[in-house]
Amino acid sequence: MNKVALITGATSGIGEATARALAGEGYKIIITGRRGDRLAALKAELTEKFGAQVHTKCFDVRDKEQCEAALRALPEEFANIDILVNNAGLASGLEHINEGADEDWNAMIDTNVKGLLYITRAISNRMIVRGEGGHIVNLGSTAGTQVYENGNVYCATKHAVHALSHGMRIDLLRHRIRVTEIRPGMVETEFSVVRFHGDKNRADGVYKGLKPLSGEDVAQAIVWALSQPSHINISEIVLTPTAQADSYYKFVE
Ligand code: NDP
Ligand code: 8X3
Repeated sequence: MNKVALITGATSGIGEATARALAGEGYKIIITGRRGDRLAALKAELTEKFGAQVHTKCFDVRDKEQCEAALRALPEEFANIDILVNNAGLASGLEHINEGADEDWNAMIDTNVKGLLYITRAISNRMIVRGEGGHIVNLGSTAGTQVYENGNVYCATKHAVHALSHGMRIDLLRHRIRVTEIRPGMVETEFSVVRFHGDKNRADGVYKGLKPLSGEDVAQAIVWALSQPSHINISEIVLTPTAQADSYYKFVE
């Protein structure tokens, strides 16, 4: 295995679990996020555990200049990116639309939509110039096709990821770049703590009475999609806890 995978949002949750899983599979990985201390700790862990080749890049995906500069300055052994996992994202707030805060709306739109676009453009252009295909994995959500009360802007950003995944699949077809959208339901990560602005008790309440997915569960779906032969593209994977049918129906004990 000599493939290079870049994972955005690898400091926590699904991205961190994906970095572990891909390093375990022998991929060379570029891990990114804003928290440099976590990136350094993960690099040390994966180097020690798997002898993995890991490169860290600390930047904010909302900042176009930072994204482009980070991706320009890659060491030679990490320069040919085969796989991009567009994972960085968040929900911020859970309010009725008339009570929404600009700060929350901007954080979600700028990260989940515009950040994903900046990274995708920069990396897909590198893949195209190289001419050896590639694979882009986008973290969508069950909220990418359903809207729940108070989910308004978060759901809209994941609807955008759903549409953009389809658009990428069409536009990048001629370059043999595969595009997979991973669409989980409830995954217990730092997601709800971030959504509730650090309120851990409220976040824990989200998962009470059911067994949610873990970041590792989602990472395994990503590994499976990436491991298909080159003539197969997995367009979408929707995965939920057994206790969740969709955004509306949950069986809470
Ligand atoms: P976490 O909060 O645990 O992880 C989010 C990651 O995104 C962190 O590594 C964070 O890194 C990174 N990130 C957030 N904002 C930025 C930014 N501006 N620049 C760079 N990195 C950023 O949540 P999850 O692992 O659950 O979420 C990962 C993805 O999965 C998201 O796109 C989310 O929408 C999606 N998802 C989550 C579900 C869930 O129930 N948890 C279900 C369906 C989809 P740092 O703070 O260090 O920058
Ligand atoms: C995250 C899952 O149900 O909070 O995308 O929208 S949910």
